[in-house]
Amino acid sequence: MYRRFYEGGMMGEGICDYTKSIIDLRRHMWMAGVEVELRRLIWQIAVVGKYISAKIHEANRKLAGFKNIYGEDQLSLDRSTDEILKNQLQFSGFVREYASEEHDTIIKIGTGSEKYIVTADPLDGSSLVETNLAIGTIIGIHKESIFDTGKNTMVAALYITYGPLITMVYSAGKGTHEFVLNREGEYVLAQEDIQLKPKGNIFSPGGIRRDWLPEHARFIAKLEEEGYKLRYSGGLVPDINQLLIKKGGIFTYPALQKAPRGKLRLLFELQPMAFIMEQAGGRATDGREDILSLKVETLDQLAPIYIGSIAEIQMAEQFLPKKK
Ligand code: AFP
Repeated sequence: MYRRFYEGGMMGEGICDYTKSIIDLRRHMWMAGVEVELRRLIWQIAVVGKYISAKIHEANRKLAGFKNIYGEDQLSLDRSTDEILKNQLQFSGFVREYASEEHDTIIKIGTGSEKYIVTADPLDGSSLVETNLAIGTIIGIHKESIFDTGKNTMVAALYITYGPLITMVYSAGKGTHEFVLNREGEYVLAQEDIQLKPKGNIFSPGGIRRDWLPEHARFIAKLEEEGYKLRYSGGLVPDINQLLIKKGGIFTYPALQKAPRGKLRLLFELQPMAFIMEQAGGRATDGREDILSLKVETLDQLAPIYIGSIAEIQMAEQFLPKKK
């Protein structure tokens, strides 16, 4: 939708290099009519992704035998990426509260009059770092108190994937869009207004089969019977990103025998992914209710999740017990 504007020659007139056809993140958000403070905030977080990526590289050098030259104790990668994010947001001028997977309480930053509250899983999938699989940062942006439903409080969400490429997917409630960090350090538009197909052909099932509840096991058996391909990395960001880029399928981390709320965190992981997925024409439910209709009561609240294209979510709902 926005690309046409540029191709029509209205922007970049007179520029004869390849930048004419590039739509960077800031331009895109401006063209999409994202409110000025929100788009500055999203852009600042995207920039933090570059620092986090640098930190991951530093940690990988350590794994490869390099030592901190001063012999200092190093913070864990989760902690140091959290510090980077918090410090940057502190001086953004747009954030009054910061809730991170790394802290037990909400941290007040800024003067208190700023517009937004940010939730963060600064480095999701950090246990995968040493394996060199993709990992990510997950962000939710809220206007009102986070202790409500996502529907009432969220205005935007984004995630950054640190893989062979660094990519960023954001939604500010006007579609879901993918950007790639290019060699010049700009986030450039890769896919605009991503829309899932009604039905996909991949499934990513979390948890161990022996811990699944019988109804969930029957649902997974049905997917297998129908020929769905198994795609599970152990990192929520690359697994959700795969559904979006392949335009369909399902990711699930279900209720388990000994963990009826599953493993994943509603505020830090599920709400942002549900926001992004719904904007891409998909759905996210805990099996009974939409993820964005669940009220957040505590920072560490967990919920089961079924997220992806419409057909697979409906199929899951047929197997799972209805809400009483
Ligand atoms: P870590 O951050 O501890 O690596 O956990 C990753 C995660 O929270 C999420 O990104 C994955 O989808 C999920 O856990 C994987 O859990 P399993 O290891 O139980 O498959």
